[in-house]
Amino acid sequence: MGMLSGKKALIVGVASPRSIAWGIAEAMHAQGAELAFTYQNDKLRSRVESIAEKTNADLMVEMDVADDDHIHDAARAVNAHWQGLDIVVHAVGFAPKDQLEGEFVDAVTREGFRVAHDISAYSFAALAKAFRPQMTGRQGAFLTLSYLGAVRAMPSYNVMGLAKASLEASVRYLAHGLGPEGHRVNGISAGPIKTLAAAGIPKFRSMLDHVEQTAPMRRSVTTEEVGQAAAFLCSDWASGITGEIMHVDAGYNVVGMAGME
Ligand code: NAD
Ligand code: 0WE
Repeated sequence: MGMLSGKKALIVGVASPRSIAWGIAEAMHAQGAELAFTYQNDKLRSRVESIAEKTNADLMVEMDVADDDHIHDAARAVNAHWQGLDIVVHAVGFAPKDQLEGEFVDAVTREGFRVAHDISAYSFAALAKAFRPQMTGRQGAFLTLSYLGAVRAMPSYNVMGLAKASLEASVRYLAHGLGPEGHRVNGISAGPIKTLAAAGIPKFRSMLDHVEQTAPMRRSVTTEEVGQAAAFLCSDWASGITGEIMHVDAGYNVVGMAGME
């Protein structure tokens, strides 16, 4: 029996086979979860269709998290399909491209700040609000994806770092608010992985090289490894864990002075 058998999980954030959400979906499927997917827009529908087929999922709903009507329609569709939900995975992040170039103070704008926080941070709370009613009585689990840029200043990550800091605080406030009804809320702070969201970032390859040279494990992590941690955090094996941000980064975050060896 899998760690997640009998659980129903909604996966938000698949854009390609390299997506962290794809790795999470495969791990959760391997552990016996029943899955449903959302896709941001029509352009991504066929990508999500292939992971849905691979994992025997028979519900796919369009949902742009910028739009409250989309979120509410998706919640209605999932409720009509399942009448009860155990797990929500939020693997969504976005800032306008001009925000991720140069120095923070030069790049940041009111609109760039707004969009980054709306899509990357508020949307997690919005999903919790919308899906909470159908998780009643089920000891549900919410999971989101963060990055070390939430707590350290990183070149070019800029306003995304502020949005991830807000997202990590949201994990704690949602854990506090939903804990009394038995739901848990956690985050994974993943090391850099070459997904679509990373593809357009100048110097991303040298960031990966840096991690591979300095992390305790002298390597980067894979979407499969993030998926395994996600499956654990959303399973009853993690029944005592909430409000936590777990690093899945080959130990990169613990190093204080790299390159002395
Ligand atoms: P990805 O490009 O595969 O996934 C990002 C997802 O966000 C896509 O599926 C996209 O459709 C979705 N998205 C963006 N705007 C949206 C909107 N308005 N409505 C609905 N969906 C929207 O990249 P990924 O690296 O798998 O990113 C998933 C999460 O992991 C993000 O939160 C990212 O910040 C986080 N993360 C990534 C890394 C990395 O190095 N790749 C490291 C740590 C954390
Ligand atoms: O959270 C992320 C990716 C965030 C992201 C990426 C894009 C690229 C395309 C948000 N918005 C956009 N908007 C676009 O138009 N990561 C953790 C991966 C990442 O992104 C970086 C990184 C790392 C690591 C950006 C700069 C520096 C490091």
